[in-house]
Amino acid sequence: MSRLEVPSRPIWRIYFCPVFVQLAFPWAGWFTVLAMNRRKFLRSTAATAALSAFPRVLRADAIASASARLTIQPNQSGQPIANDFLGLSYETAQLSDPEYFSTANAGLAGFLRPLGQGVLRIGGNSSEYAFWTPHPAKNAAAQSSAPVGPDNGHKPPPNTRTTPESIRNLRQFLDMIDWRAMYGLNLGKGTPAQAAEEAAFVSETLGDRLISFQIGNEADLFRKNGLRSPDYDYAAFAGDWKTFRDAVKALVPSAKFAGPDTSGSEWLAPFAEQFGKDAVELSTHYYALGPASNPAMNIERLLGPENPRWESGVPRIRQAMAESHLPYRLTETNSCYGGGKPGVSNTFASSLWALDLMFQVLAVGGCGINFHGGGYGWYAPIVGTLENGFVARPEYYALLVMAKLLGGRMVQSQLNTGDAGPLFVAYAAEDAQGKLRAVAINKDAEKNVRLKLQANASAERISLERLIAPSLDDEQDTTFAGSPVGAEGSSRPSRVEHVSVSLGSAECEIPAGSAALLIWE
Ligand code: BDP
Repeated sequence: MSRLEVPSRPIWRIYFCPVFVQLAFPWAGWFTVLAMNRRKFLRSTAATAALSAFPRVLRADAIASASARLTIQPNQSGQPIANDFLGLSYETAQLSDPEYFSTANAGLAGFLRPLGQGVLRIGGNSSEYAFWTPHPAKNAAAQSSAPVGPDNGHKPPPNTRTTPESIRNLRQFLDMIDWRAMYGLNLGKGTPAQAAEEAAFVSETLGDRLISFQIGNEADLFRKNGLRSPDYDYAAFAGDWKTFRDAVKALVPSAKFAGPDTSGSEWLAPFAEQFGKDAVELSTHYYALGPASNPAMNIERLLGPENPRWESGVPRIRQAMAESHLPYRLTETNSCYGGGKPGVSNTFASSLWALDLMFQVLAVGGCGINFHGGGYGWYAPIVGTLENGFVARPEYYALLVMAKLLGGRMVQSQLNTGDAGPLFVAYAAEDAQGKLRAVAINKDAEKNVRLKLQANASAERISLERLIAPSLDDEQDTTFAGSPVGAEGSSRPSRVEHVSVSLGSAECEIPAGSAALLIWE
């Protein structure tokens, strides 16, 4: 199947999933009963024989037995959720088409605006193959205008040119959506002089839309991907980084940097110690699964309670932040490296995964997160082209949920998962006005969870907006607050449920494989 084809899905699978019917059409209780009978019938057919090959990712058989308790202390607030917490990351090669990040791309802009005053990070593997071309020859062969998805790392990406036109258009695009940028310079194949010249133009053109430069993408992998010799280590990187920094600073004395923008966190603390005074932010990357070619990379694993790759980095991130007093941003992340995995990275499961990861980043004290994407990449939150328009993938909806918390802060809470188990998580926050909010994420494919809430907040009711899809492996029917996201990012939240609060207590149902945003009113 080509990346452009949308797999067709049997319509009965959506409409005869009882949990989905109940949530999507609350008035249709009778329909649910019909759906159950229909399901029993379908079970005996060959069609469902194929379906039962994925029992763990379908919620039709969910057992409504578990309960969990979230106790919230509204007066004990924690990590701020800045207005620019959310961000996206694109390959530098995308700049080779000056139209993509330009005011002509109202389609893409429509999807970015609802995400707050976000951060567009330009980098990725292709940043080491993108060359600053200040004076493109008039007769130079046109560069491909095909949209650039995440690089899959199988072979070196093609060389591309970055021209002044792209940077000027980028500035206008950022102005149009009120976002800022982090800009990656070519350390792998470029020279310090080229980086300095590019930085000077970018700095002058983007002005205060530029947060920082990063030097090199995942330099901790240079020894493996042929960009440096097999003995390339932190000391060698530090030498390179210093040379590039000095060259950039010579032309742009006010230049600000973030780094080390590595794939892992091993170089974070030494970088923070050595270059902390030059940096405005620390940054690393994280992919939950990979490589995409490994058959063991599946939905169950993505949503599983253990994330050793993330957890091993947590103490290092904390240490580097504590020692340098610098903020930390997860500048490139997604579900599965190697360009993502169809059937995992583009499913509703990735939405629940992404939502939970954002809270993990906040828990470690992180100030932001950039989901990598672009083109028709499997894990890209938004896919499409200028000509054909753009579409939100399930993962995008997770960012929409988080957008409801921007400008607020986390609030201390204790989750007792009880028999709901470790795949049920819930977090409390407050908005900029101090109104209490919570997000509950049920990553379990089988257990519906009754969530008991306890908070000393003076509210009579809680409104509840659900993030749902017919199944965890669904690719097309995600909704948030009853609404899909349509062309140019349009959505019409239409379904808000209400839960009454009595003496600070409330209860609500979080069905298997779904999430909900709760707002104390
Ligand atoms: C990251 C690279 C990015 C790739 C991604 C992937 O920075 O360019 O697209 O891996 O493999 O490490 O999907």
